[in-house]
Amino acid sequence: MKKFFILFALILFTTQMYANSASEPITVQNAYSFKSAPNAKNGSVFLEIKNNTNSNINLIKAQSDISEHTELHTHVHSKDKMIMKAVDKIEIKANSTLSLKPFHEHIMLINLKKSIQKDTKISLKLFFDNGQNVSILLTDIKERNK
Ligand SMILES: [Cu+2]
Repeated sequence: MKKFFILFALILFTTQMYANSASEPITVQNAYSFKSAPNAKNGSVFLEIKNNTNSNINLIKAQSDISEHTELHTHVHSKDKMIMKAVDKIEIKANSTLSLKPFHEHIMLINLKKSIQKDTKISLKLFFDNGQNVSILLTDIKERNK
């Protein structure tokens, strides 16, 4: 009987390991944000999204607890400037990793409920068009370098 339980526990453990690994279609890692500038109303989130499947998958929505709205943004050239633009979706190509980073795609936190400080934690939920949702707790708040 004891042996049976050990075997059962082992199977459970192994199954769980797989659930947290690359067998998920989408995995998210290295999320970070920046400390709010004084009186800043908005913030942004950067992270890496890995598509472990053979099909392209789109990030279609993001939600956070710290802002009234959350938008998907990219940067585009307009005359001589780079400006931010809201987009419907951000595509992650099959079997590849997309890094959301400053001056590229990012998640925009619109109308912050509180400013982002060094110890702020941001709950974020990402929605993908393969039906998968990914929830993360962002704790990496970087200093803003001027
Ligand atoms: Cu933006």
